[in-house]
Amino acid sequence: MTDHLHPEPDPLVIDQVRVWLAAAARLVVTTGAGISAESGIPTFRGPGGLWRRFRAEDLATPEAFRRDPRLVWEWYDWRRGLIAQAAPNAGHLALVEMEQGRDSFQLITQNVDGLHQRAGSQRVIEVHGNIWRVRCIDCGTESLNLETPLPQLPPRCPCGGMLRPGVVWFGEDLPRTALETAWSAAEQGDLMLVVGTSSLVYPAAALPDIARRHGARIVEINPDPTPLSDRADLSLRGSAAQILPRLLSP
Ligand code: BJW
Ligand code: ZN
Repeated sequence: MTDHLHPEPDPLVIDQVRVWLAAAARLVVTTGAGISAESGIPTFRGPGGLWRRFRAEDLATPEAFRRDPRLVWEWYDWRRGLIAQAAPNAGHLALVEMEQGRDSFQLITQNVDGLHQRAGSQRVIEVHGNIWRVRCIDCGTESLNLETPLPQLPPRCPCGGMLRPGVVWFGEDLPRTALETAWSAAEQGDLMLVVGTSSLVYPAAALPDIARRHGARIVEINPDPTPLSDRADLSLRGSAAQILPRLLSP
């Protein structure tokens, strides 16, 4: 999107990150919507972002769902359709390779699209849930629903209750085990790659600070600067699908 505005990262800088990757006993990678952008899935903020046409507060909050569950479900149903047609890109695949052969690796994603798992990543934590999961607002039952488009909006639980997407909305707590696992991985990591996130949404945006406070190096991969950039040891300006494969050993 904005890649052409940024010069290619200096090969020496890429080499530096390769050295850090080779030396890292515990590698932690956090990802956001930007890693799926090149799979054709719109990001939330920025040019073409999902929030440009829809306001976050209208769609990704419990209040919005209470007010107009059908509108919220129409948005999720549309996104499920896009995700179903999308395939993991070279960025997702490079992360699979980075995991292979490592004793300690943790991928922490804010994405709900499941593309990391489809690419083959094994150690993935989804801190904002998964768009293919649904949960009954009456009986609390959770299940997978892969239908797209959904035949009925909003979809219903066998108990008659309304189903909601199994994702985390603003003002809601993150899944406890996922967050705890992510937190301790951040504390124990010695290198953290932060890929394709605006680093605005908490508590996920705090993970690099936790890692840094515990001595990890932080490398950001993003075509544009973010609030994290100043605190990162290095920022590689470019797209995830271009940069991540270059970090693999030649
Ligand atoms: C590329 C690229 C390419 C492009 N390659 N890169 C002050 C006021 C009000 C609330 C708060 C507040 N301070 C803190 C809060 C709490 C709130 C919060 O953080 N708000 C901030 C916005 C201020 N957080 C929460 O509410 C969280 N819960 C919580 O804190 O619980 C405790 C609590 C309870 C009660 C009250 C308060 C606290 C929950 C957050 C849930 C976020 N949910 C969403 C929706 C998930 C479901 C769905 O998908 O629909 O999660 S919102 C949305 O943002 C989604 C994402 O996971 C998340 C982060 O977005 P991400 O991934 O960073 O995407 P973008 O679009 O922002 O950025 C993309 C980046 O990629 C850009 O930088 C591009 O440059 C880059 N890029 N192309 C690489 N090719
Ligand atoms: Zn139910």
